[in-house]
Amino acid sequence: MTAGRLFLRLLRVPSSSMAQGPFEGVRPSRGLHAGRGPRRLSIEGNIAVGKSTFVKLLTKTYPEWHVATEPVATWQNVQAAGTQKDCATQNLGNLLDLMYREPARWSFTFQTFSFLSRLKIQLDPFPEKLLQANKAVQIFERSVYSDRYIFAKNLFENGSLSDMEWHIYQDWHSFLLQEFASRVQFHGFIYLQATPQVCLKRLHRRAREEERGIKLAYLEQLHGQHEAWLVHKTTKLHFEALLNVPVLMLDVNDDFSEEGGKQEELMKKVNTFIKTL
Ligand code: UDP
Ligand code: DCM
Ligand code: MG
Repeated sequence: MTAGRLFLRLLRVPSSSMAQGPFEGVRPSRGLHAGRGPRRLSIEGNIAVGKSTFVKLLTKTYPEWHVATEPVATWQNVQAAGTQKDCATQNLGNLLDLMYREPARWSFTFQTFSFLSRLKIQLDPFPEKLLQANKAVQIFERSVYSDRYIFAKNLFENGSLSDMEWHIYQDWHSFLLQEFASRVQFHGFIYLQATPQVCLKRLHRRAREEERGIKLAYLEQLHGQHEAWLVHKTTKLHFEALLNVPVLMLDVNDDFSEEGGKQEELMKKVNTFIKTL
């Protein structure tokens, strides 16, 4: 047996799955639709478009749903577990800040860590209250798919990830998501869409210290990535189960942070969409 075949056996990946096909050798994964478990959705959208605000509104409107917010605080304060002798954790610093200060040095590290922290959240067991609910819904703020098809892809295209880093990122991303298959799939995406100009205004309003150097051009790049993936469907995807996931696009150019008709309209659209899943 060659070393390559032995390696594949150790990884439990059938060698036939490595053949080049429409999904670059990705094994088709089992769909979620067979069971009537919780409907899982991800809220997608540009930086500062209003995802966290939207998720808060969902929590208020549908308190029985389970919501997982983006673990930004974990990225802003990376903690290393203590050694056996000394159990105190060590503060390694602010990785979000490092990435924005020196993208070429820290983007790969950031994207590895953000993916890992998100994967852990997506793999968490369903909360007990969800399993008992009749029509359980679980909402995530972004996903392991936007990590790759929005951020990592864009960082590669703008030169912050090298060919080598992008290759390695895609290799482990595909491998891990094939391994976890149905546990990381979604029934639907909700795409909050606003112009990059509106996002920049909201970004300034939020005034997150690490993001103070973000320019309109960067938000335009990310807007283009969202449109390519979720609207025009031109982004090359590597997971069969991702191809036909329904997308609800919501125009949030108009402010929805205050109580009123806009909030009601958005919540009604979400409710109608989820009923179809
Ligand atoms: N925001 C706003 N109007 C809206 C939605 C959001 O002014 O309709 C503000 C919100 O209060 C925050 C900023 O925009 O100061 C970014 O919103 P959020 O953190 O929800 O965006 P995310 O980055 O999570 O998409
Ligand atoms: N972010 C990133 N790469 C990812 C995920 C997030 O660079 N894969 C960054 C973009 C924002 C912050 O993290 O600066 C997430 O915050 P927001 O919710 O405002 O988009
Ligand atoms: Mg947010």
